[in-house]
Amino acid sequence: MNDRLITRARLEATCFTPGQLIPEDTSIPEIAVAGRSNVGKSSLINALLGARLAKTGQTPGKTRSINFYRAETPAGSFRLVDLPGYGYAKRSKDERNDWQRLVAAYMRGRERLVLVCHLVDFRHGLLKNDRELQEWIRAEGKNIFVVFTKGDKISRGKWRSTRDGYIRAGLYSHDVPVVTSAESKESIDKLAEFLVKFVKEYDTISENSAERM
Ligand SMILES: Nc1nc2c(ncn2[C@@H]2O[C@H](COP(=O)(O)OP(=O)(O)O)[C@@H](O)[C@H]2O)c(=O)[nH]1
Ligand SMILES: [Mg+2]
Repeated sequence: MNDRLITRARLEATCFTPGQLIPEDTSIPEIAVAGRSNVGKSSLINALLGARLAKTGQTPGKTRSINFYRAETPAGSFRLVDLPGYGYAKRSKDERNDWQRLVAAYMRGRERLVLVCHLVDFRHGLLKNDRELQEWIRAEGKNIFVVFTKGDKISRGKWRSTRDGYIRAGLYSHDVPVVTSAESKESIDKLAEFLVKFVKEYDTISENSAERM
């Protein structure tokens, strides 16, 4: 199914500094992918795009760029935006400030950023800095969707209770969080379908509200 949903994908830009960020394009919605270092952001992006475009398994904390991927679907195109990971303990304060500056520069006033997929390791649930990230994204007025990664590391019979436990512990998510695995490809098609539908519906809603004005 994914083959039909996302028909083509390419790396559009790699940006290390706010000045390198590519401008938004009013006709192209953006979905950002955020999460701790090593949570599986690049692996999930590759699985979604059906191509090995993002580098995976790098030294944790190494990816400090924002990478823009363009995905084409029969319904139109959108961008997947791979944000640098956070929560890497060995990072200096300066590096953390750089992270914050770059991500803030991207997010602030980014009208075409319609959704932030917040990736969370299914074995750990939301940690302190995941909660801080959620508060921050909400303060920026952006939608969050929680995507659990590495589902294959937890036995299938425990999925529902594990997920429900995390939900009870408190998290923000636009819809019921999905449990995925880039390794076994579990729920990758389902996620692709959700994202394409979200982008389409979001545009319909904003067109309607523009008409009403
Ligand atoms: N078992 C398992 N390992 C995964 C999965 N996704 C990613 N990994 C591994 O986790 C490590 C970090 O993945 P990566 O995609 O580079 O994470 P990123 O730092 O968030 O971009 C790599 O060694 C991946 O092979 C998954 O679904 N299952
Ligand atoms: Mg990565």
